[in-house]
Parts: sequence; structure tokens; C-alpha cells
Amino acid sequence: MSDTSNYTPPAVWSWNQDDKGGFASINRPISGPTHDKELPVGKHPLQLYSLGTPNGVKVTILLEELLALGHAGAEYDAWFINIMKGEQFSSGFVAANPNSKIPALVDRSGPSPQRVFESGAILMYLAEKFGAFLPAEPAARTATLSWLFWQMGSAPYLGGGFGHFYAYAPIKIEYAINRFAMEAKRQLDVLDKHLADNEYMAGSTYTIADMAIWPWYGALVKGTVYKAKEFLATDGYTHVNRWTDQLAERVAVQRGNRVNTSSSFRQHPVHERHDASDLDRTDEG
Ligand SMILES: N[C@@H](CCC(=O)N[C@@H](CS)C(=O)NCC(=O)O)C(=O)O
Repeated sequence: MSDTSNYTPPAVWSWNQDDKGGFASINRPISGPTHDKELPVGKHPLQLYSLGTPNGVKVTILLEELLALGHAGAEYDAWFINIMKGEQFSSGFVAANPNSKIPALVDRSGPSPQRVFESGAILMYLAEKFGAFLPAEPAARTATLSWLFWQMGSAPYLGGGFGHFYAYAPIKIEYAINRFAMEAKRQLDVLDKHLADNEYMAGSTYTIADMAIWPWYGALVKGTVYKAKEFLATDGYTHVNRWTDQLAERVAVQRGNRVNTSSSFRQHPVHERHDASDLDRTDEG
């Protein structure tokens, strides 16, 4: 294995603000706002502050699925939060999510605004609010939540581990890439074995677990995140590919997957969504 570093950690870590690594411009060792700015508020009950990353689109996919089912209360404004410009550190965003990460939801349908942060919590909140995509029957509900929390716990190893060291880190560190490629393939194998025997993650019913997992692992097997299709030999995960294609055919998945995106990432990006007609147009990309 190549030796990439002579680095010996000092006794006490300190913040090197000259660091030019990926995301160095936004990474900080402290939390809280960097500037005063309120969040905009649109006309709908649900205000989503997000970006079309896998964590962001899982929520817009659910909202589009709820609207497709006829839940008018799921109408939403989706505001674009440019995390590379540090907009997640505005005072308004921090009030919605003290963790300064997209997505953040504010539900203004009740007597006082309700903030919800963490994408898994947002999916659960909306599924419970509208009584959809989270089965009531105990076994199916438990299966849905198990896979939802599996995604929340697993994706940081895929994104922050494999994706970071394979695609974004300024140097290629063989040890780190090996460690996280191993874990990414292990996770794909978990999904592949499960989807060999199950149409959807929770069995025969399409749920928020599918909506949480598809933007990450569907994009991984198709090579749209990290461009690692060949490196991880993702064509071999035939059941994950079958399920990925099946979900991609759903109109609500296609619509939700375009919200808060730019032309670098989607064929028909929708910068902000304030009305269903914003998604009916396909002329923006
Ligand atoms: N566990 C969080 C993760 C959210 C997350 O990592 N969001 C990223 C974009 S995908 C972000 O906002 N990063 C900005 C930052 O780290 O400053 C969730 O699922 O909501």
C-alpha cells in the first residue's frame, strides 16, 4: 500500500483555515450562524429549505408522491439553499435546523410553525401527518422504519466515507478508499440480497424507506453520484438495479428528483418549486 503521509497528529487538534480540501470553504469546527438573514416564506403550508442532493430529494419525492395521491395539504415551497455559499449558516436556517444541513422543513399549517430537521425525521413526520407511505400494520411499519434508519446510519459511510475519499478528497489515499469501497460494496450486497426476495424495501409495499434509499444507492449503481459504477462493479447488483429502474419510472420520483437542482446535476433542473407548474415545464435544462 502506498504511504501517503508522514503526518503525526499533534497533542491538540487545531483548525487550519488555509486547508484547501473539498468543502474546506464551508467546513468549520463550530456550529451556529455566521450571518443574520431570515428565511423566505412562500404561500404554502409546508416550507422546505433544501438542495437537490440525495438527502434533499428524498423529501421532495415524498411530497410529490403525497400530491399525486391527492393530499392538497402537501403543497410546498422548496427554496434553494446554496450550501457551497454557506447559506446553511444564516440565522434563519440555523433557527430551522441547528445542525446547519439541508433539508429543513417548517410546517406552518398549525397555530405555530413546527420545524423538522434530519431527512429521516422529515419523512416520518410527513408520512404520519398524511397517513401515507408508512404502513400502520406493526410488522410492515417496523420493517419500514428499520430500513429508513438503516439508510440514515449507512449513507454517511457511503457519502462521507467512500464518496469523499474516492471523488472529492484533494489526494487519493489508498487506505481510506479501500476501507470505504469495502463498506460501500457490503452495503450494496445487503440491499441486493434483500431486494432479491422483496419488491420494495419493506416487502410488497412502496414506503418512505424506498424514498430514502433510492436517491443514494440508486444513484450509486447508475454512476450518477461519485462516478463509481465501474470501480464498484455496480452492474453486478442486479436486484438493486431492478428496484432502481422500477422507482425511476414513477412520475413523482422523477418530479421530486428535479427539485432544487441545477443543470450540472439534472437534465431538467428546477431551481425552486413554488407551484406544481414549476415541474410541468421541462425547458429549464
Ligand atoms: N443526516 C442529515 C444529513 C444532511 C446533510 O448531510 N446535508 C448536507 C447536504 S447532502 C449539507 O447540508 N451539508 C452542508 C454542510 O455540511 O455544511 C440528514 O439526513 O438530513
